[in-house]
Amino acid sequence: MMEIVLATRNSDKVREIRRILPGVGFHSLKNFPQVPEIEENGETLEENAIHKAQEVAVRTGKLALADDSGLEVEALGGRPGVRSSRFAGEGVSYEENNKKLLMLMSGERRRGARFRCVVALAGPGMETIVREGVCRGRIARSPCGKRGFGYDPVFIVSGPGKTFAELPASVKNDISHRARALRKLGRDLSRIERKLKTVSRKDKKDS
Ligand code: ITT
Repeated sequence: MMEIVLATRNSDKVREIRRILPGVGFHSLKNFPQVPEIEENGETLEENAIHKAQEVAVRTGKLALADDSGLEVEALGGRPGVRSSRFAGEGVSYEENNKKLLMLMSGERRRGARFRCVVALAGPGMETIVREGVCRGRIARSPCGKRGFGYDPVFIVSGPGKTFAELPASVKNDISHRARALRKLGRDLSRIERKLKTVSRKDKKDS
């Protein structure tokens, strides 16, 4: 099984990533106390994902996977986007972010939005791989549902017509931005795994 360190401190993301790619041995950052809090000062999801993955790969010497994600709302010019986790301020709760979003959107008829997830995989001696997944929908008038996390109660997914918080985890993890990005990365992982196996077979033969 492939072993990868998850470069995130968000346990909700960790849970989903493990369910989306069950064939990978993911290690929590908690097992690596030498990795300090990584600042997210990039202007894009891509920059942040690459930075987090590379920092963790360098400090652990292992393959590292980062997920930077956010909600992009049409009527707000793409906000909160890269600032999704701190929309209502540093260290605020998911509820406070949702409240701010619904307040800004009250009376707004254009409700289109999308979740975007960028994943980056970095490791010693390899070029960092970046993949993206998008999930389209619209902003609800009020929160609905108890599942999921973050903006899930206020994001109505195109297709099912329900919020992510109303849908079972199995459905969210099949169609979400995160699922789409990680499935693409899964194909790269298979390729990397095949390469590693070939290298280790060759090493054994040579020794
Ligand atoms: P790490 O940087 O440690 O990974 P974080 O929570 O700060 O954790 P991000 O900067 O990527 O991660 O912010 C992601 C935010 O976007 C997250 O806190 C939610 O508010 C929102 N978000 C991302 N994916 C989501 C999802 O599937 N459902 C609901 N909200 C989501």
